[in-house]
Amino acid sequence: MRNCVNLDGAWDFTFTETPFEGSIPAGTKYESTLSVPGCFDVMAPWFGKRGTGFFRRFVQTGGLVQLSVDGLGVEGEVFWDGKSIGSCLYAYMPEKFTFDAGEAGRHELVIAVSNRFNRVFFPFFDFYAFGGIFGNVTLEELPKDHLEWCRITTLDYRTGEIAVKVRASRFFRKEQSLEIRIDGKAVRFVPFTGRELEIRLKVPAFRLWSPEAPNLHRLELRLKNDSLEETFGIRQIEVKGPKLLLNGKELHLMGYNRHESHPEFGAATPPALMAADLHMLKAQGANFIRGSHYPQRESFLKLCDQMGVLVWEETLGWDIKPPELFSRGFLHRQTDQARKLAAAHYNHPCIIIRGFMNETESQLPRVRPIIRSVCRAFREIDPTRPVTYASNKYEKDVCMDLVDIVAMNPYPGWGGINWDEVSGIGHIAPRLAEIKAAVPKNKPYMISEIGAAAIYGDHDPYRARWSEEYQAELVKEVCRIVLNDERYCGLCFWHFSDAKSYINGGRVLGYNDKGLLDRYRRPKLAWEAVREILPATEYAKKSLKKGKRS
Ligand code: ADA
Repeated sequence: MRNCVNLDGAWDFTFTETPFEGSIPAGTKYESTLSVPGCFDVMAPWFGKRGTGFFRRFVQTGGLVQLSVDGLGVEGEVFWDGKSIGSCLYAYMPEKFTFDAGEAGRHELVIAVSNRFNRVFFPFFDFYAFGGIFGNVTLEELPKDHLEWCRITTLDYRTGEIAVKVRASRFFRKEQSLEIRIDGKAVRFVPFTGRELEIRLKVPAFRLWSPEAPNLHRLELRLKNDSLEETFGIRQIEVKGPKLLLNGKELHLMGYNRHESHPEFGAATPPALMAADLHMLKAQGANFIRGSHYPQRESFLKLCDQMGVLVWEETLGWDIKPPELFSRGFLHRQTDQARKLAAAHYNHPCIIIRGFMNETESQLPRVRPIIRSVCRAFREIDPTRPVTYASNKYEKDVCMDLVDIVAMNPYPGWGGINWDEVSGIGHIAPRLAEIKAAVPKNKPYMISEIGAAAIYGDHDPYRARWSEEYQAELVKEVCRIVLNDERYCGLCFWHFSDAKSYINGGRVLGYNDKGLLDRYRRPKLAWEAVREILPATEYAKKSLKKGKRS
């Protein structure tokens, strides 16, 4: 019923190296054209430059509208007919702006995007701060008494009972009848008066969602003048002592950290590339992506919902140390991100873990209140998904009791080996055993990162570090240990494909080359090694449908 316009496509564009000053400078001329979604700093003439890009297009509309921007970076400000209607403060975070678009007619929409570092995206992060609009831009025309959102929760996977929480706009005054339709059929009519309503119902002829059978259902909420549609899956993720359960069955995660990164597209990777990545992942026999280290695109999550790929989604915040960690506003920015993200992606069945603050200073007792507050912020909106952070403090970590799943990023066999050792493979088993012994026995435990760099095409008969052979040997050893040990609920290699970092940050050619695929997704020996191992292990058989490998 709603008129929804996709605004992707060719936008007018201009770039200036001057920092963004809160408005569109008078006399701004849009002398170029760029695609939205698109990053400007991956192409000539803006390659590698930092400053402000202004994206402009005209839109035919009027009245109350909602504009959605599915992530941009590093930060942005949205202008409608020259006036600001809101900001995108956090890179990659989906944002929605509801506002009065004025008289029906042609209006100017400008999105100013700064790719300069800020208090959220620091230059020391080990991934490139791309400048551009990363996801789709859409506009919906809304009636005043519209539905703002609905959140669907599986209450019991055995009976198909769900809870549907609905929120209406603040203009909503008179009682109306709300029609609830599932998979195209009306299942209930309820009177709706206030702004919020929670209904419990059983989904008729329900089918569970799982990686092996990613069945989805469609919910439609209809009012006199408005309707809202959501896709959802019936599935429950639970933590029971040291086990992680999906629909009551023990779950084992096997997969990769993945950056939204490509030499040609930057962080604005097209859905076709996302789908190709996920097909490679499934064909290998893996079932899991950690969306490192920021919110994921809607198009990516939809693909994961449909293809049955499990996702850990996290807020932006990488290796944050004092003084920034204890500075004013830091905690607010983290909890704000957590709430926004939990709300925005609530209905995606693929998301089974929420994460935050990768490799923070979790060895410091002073960090406990921060970690506790961010966990609380996630749980306030969504108590159904386990919360965690990826730690590199191992035995020294003093915050493991605060999270639902303990996740560690060890790099034995890569870091910390002696200068004259040719191989560090012998370090892996003893070090993993030490870390495992330090993890509380009553919590699920997973390896959220582990790996080694390998330069694509570099071969070495002695299997020296940086060669494809060494990386392959390392991943095989890790699989041998972790996949045969019931203590681990997951193994997540660092990382899926080589991703742009900084040329002067010590990264060879400016890329983090611990990918098992190179930056163009060409497999290294390690990828093939995992591909050979996965379908053969007992561990993988449990979480993967037999014969799925192509
Ligand atoms: C850390 C970090 C990753 C990456 C990795 C590496 O574990 O979480 O983002 O930087 O190190 O390659 O060193």
